[in-house]
Amino acid sequence: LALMTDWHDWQDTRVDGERLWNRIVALGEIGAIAGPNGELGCARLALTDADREGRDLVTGWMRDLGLTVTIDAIGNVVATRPGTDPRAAAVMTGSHIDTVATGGRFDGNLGVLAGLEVIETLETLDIATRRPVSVAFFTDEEGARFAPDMLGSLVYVGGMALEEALDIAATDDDARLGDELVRIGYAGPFPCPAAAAPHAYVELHIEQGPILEDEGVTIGVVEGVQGISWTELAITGRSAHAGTTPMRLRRDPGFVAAAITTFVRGLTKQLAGAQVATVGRIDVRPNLVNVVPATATITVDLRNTDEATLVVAERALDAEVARLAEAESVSVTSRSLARFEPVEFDPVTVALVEATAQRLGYSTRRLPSGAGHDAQMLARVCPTAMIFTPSVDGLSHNIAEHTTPEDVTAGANVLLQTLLQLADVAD
Ligand code: HGY
Ligand code: MN
Ligand code: MN
Repeated sequence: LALMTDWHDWQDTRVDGERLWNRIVALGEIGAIAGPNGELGCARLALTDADREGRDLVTGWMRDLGLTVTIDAIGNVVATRPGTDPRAAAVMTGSHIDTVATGGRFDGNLGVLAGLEVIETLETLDIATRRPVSVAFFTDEEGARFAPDMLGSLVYVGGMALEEALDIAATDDDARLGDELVRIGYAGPFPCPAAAAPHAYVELHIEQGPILEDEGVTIGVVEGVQGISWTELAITGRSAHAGTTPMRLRRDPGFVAAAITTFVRGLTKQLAGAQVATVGRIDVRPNLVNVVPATATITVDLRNTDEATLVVAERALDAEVARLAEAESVSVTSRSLARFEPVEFDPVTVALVEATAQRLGYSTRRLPSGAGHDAQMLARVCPTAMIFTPSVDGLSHNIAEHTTPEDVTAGANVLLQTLLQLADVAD
């Protein structure tokens, strides 16, 4: 094995962009959704059969590379290439391969497959690193079927007890997370939280927003992740006849759901800055044209880079819900589905990503992440940073999600070069 003695050699190594792109296409075919204008998205909600198929394909590639593949009790998969120092903690990369129902081929998948490509490049060029290098995919990053999001990595770092996570019921149906994990054959033997923390964690991900594209920048140097607050509001009124019931007698949860949706939009204008708000789910029952609804269940997703402002937004929402409940004589049950504070990544590792991208000749720009990522959980246990590549039209969580092959290759090259430095840095 050619040890990494000649400083110059390893700096010239690059990934095989075509091999990486072919894997992105192949994985994207599992749960593929074709759009009317040639869009190619995919739907692999966590722990569904499609997720199992994706897991089987990726773990097959990991095993083909001769990697040691471990599966833990929440279904996180970690594939490791040994280093020359068996005692050294691994440098880890990875992301997720579960998607939302209208997902793209890049969200999460890029980070996992680029990690695999980095390892295949080391194998192909016969490069040894002192530290082991591992690539992981974490269970249920999206949180779309089982809340909260970043669930697998949260359990991996000890942020939620395994038993609590296994008992989570799906938001839509009543499937129990632990049962689904067994059903798809990914309830693994390795313990959660993980026995040892990685030496460092770097995740490649698409930006999923418009900043890099708008500024014509190739590499996003991510400084942290904004805070996330997901609340489910179950509103109960009284169904009634749409024609005969006078307005003064109505207890209309549909009206309250709409009023809250409008209120949180107003909140983003009032708080301005980084505040964003989304009512992504509205489930009105019985959902009939001539029936004043009996119930309405909605979710509110509030995010902000500043924790204090996010708390102000949450409190304003609570006060408005109470006001509307009183005015419309409905009852509201509120349930928190996810709550994570903003996370700052390790400045030294962030600077390493930036210097590496610039050394490779790519334009860079520092920015916070608007989306949640597994990196925000790994940041609790080791120095962590992220690399962003541009998203065409800033689109994600949409089957039209796209990143160009050139940008995919650029991101993977920055990941390769960053991991090589971390995997060989003497303690
Ligand atoms: O919701 C998020 O930010 C991520 O896609 N789970
Ligand atoms: Mn993602
Ligand atoms: Mn996502």
